[in-house]
Amino acid sequence: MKTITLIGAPIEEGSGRRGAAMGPTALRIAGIDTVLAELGHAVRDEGDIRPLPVRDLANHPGANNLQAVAAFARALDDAVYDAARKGHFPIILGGDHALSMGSVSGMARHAREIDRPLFVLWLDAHADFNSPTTSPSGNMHGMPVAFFCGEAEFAPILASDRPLVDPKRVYQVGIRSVDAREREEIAEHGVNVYDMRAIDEMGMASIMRQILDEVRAVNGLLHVSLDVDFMDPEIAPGVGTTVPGGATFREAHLIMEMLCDSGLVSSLDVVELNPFLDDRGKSARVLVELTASLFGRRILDRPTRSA
Ligand code: 4U7
Ligand code: MN
Ligand code: MN
Ligand code: MN
Repeated sequence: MKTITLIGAPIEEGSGRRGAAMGPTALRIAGIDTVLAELGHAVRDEGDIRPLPVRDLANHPGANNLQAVAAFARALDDAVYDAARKGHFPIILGGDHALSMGSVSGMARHAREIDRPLFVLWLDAHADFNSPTTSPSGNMHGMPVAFFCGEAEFAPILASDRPLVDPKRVYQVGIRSVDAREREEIAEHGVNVYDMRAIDEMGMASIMRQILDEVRAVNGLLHVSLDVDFMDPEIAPGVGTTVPGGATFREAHLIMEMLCDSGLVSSLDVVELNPFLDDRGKSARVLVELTASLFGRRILDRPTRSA
């Protein structure tokens, strides 16, 4: 049984369009709190975070809505850190993926304090490793991984002295859309990437075993960041950046079931849901089902089979 803190982050300024700010509401309507409570957890919904205006940062031509994004990131950093420090499990209800600049920073602060390494599992069609000079769009939801891996370009524009995540402790799974400059960056920084081809070749279970073994070996904390577009648009159409050929319903659930069995997960982002683009709540419901699997819902009462 866990104490779970739900933190709404209705940000859409990091994406190129409107709608993701309705994500937290849609996840609540789909019953994320009751599903978790029915699994035996204590759930506290903190409501939506209220960002304070950012006056110390200038806007930037290569980073759209930088002030608004920084305001959310700072508020979320504090909210996530406070929840984790109390021993609670923070679930961030997004909101576009720029919010992970804040959630991962908050967890990195907590991990440093308890002297455990932080790992990040990035479930996404995209690598989100752009920066203001490399981004083709300027949209900051395509930049969070570069930010929390310490890409130098962010230091002057976001004025952050936060602890960072070692890119070698970042695992990206489901990747199938990478920009030209991003491809060079992720290789240079040593991010671990399991693209869709790797999933086809190796199978999801063996990929997850590799990742979990590495986290377990050093007693790490694992932050999971779930972008709706990780899944195939057939099962989750409610997102602005659909890419065909995504993870299936069962592949996504297997990840969550194996994560649950591992007991290693410390925190979760559920991001990029755009209810305006969804099909009668379909994507919101899938996200709630996946969250339930991460928190103990299972088909039969047995652990994952070993290799
Ligand atoms: B998401 C993109 F150019 N790479 O930077 C960009 F293709 O959080 C897309 O993963 C980013 O949904 C997608 O704008 C961000 C583009
Ligand atoms: Mn993303
Ligand atoms: Mn994406
Ligand atoms: Mn670089």
